[in-house]
Amino acid sequence: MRMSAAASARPALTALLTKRFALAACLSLSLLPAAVAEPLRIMPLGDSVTDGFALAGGYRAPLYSKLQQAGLDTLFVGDHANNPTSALTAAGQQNHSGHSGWVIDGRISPTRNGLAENIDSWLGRRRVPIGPDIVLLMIGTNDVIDNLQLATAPNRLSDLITRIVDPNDGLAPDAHFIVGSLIPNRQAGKQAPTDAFNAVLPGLVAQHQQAGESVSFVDVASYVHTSDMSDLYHPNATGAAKIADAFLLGIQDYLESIQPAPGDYNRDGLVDAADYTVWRDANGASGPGLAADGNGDQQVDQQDYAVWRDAYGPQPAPAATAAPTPSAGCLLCVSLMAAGLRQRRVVATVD
Ligand SMILES: [Ca+2]
Ligand SMILES: [Ca+2]
Repeated sequence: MRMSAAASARPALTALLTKRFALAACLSLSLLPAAVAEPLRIMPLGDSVTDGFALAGGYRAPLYSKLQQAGLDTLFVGDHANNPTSALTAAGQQNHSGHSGWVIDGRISPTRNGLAENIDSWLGRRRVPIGPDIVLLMIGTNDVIDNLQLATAPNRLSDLITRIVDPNDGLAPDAHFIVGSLIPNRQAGKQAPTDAFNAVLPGLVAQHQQAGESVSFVDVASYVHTSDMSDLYHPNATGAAKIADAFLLGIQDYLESIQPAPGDYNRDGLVDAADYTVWRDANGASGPGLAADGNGDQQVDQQDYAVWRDAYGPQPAPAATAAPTPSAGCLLCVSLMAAGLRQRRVVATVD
């Protein structure tokens, strides 16, 4: 996924909400249920860097501030609520899943717990109070410290990603997973294995994307320098703010990637006749969360037809007044596809 400074604040929460209704749109091609305003649920997941060892709130405190400044309505979720700042507590944002001292998979460690064998206990389909929309992960520092079978550490991380976001049987199959690289490790001899671990991550994430999992990579390590560390393994306040910067861009880039193209009323990545059908069936409706409300004024009308028509391209689009019958609509779909008229697809990529 592209990471750039251009990824500034965007009205993207609506996009995530409409994503949740995409299946309904595809199935019914009709009026969608009204979207309910709800915060974007973010789970900070990892070890003591996520917990915030020796720094109240860790990177979570500045990230919350930056999310607020970006205009995003978010809620931190997780199985822990320790080590907050007073501001996080006051805002009800104290939750996280940062587990100090943990490795990726504790089943191979003689001394440490890990995420892999424990995460089922707080994350799963039935654990609605915690279920995240986005997971932010940094894990592996303790594997490096222990020299814990590092050759296969990426495999363990890969298994953990799949365990969480596998579309078929993951613990949070609808969540997006943002994998962060590891910040500097100042213990003697540990930066090289940290770098080696980090170097594998982009390719690993790409493999998971190709498998249909919603995963992206954020190179947190490129933001945080050794001067930003408070001890051997943990960031100071400056470093924590930089981690927050990295994850904020990762979140914004993900939200941008799922933003439907103008006129893509059934959220399938294409602007085509199926979207016209969604508009036609909803024409005249009003209220929040309407998929065919292309200009966001909570009314579905000719202006939204124009949004779809203009996105469709230079070719003649079906007239709004034609209002074809369902059978005529199907014929229209077939004829348009046969003619190979313009389609647009939105694809999120890693680079
Ligand atoms: Ca579409
Ligand atoms: Ca409208």
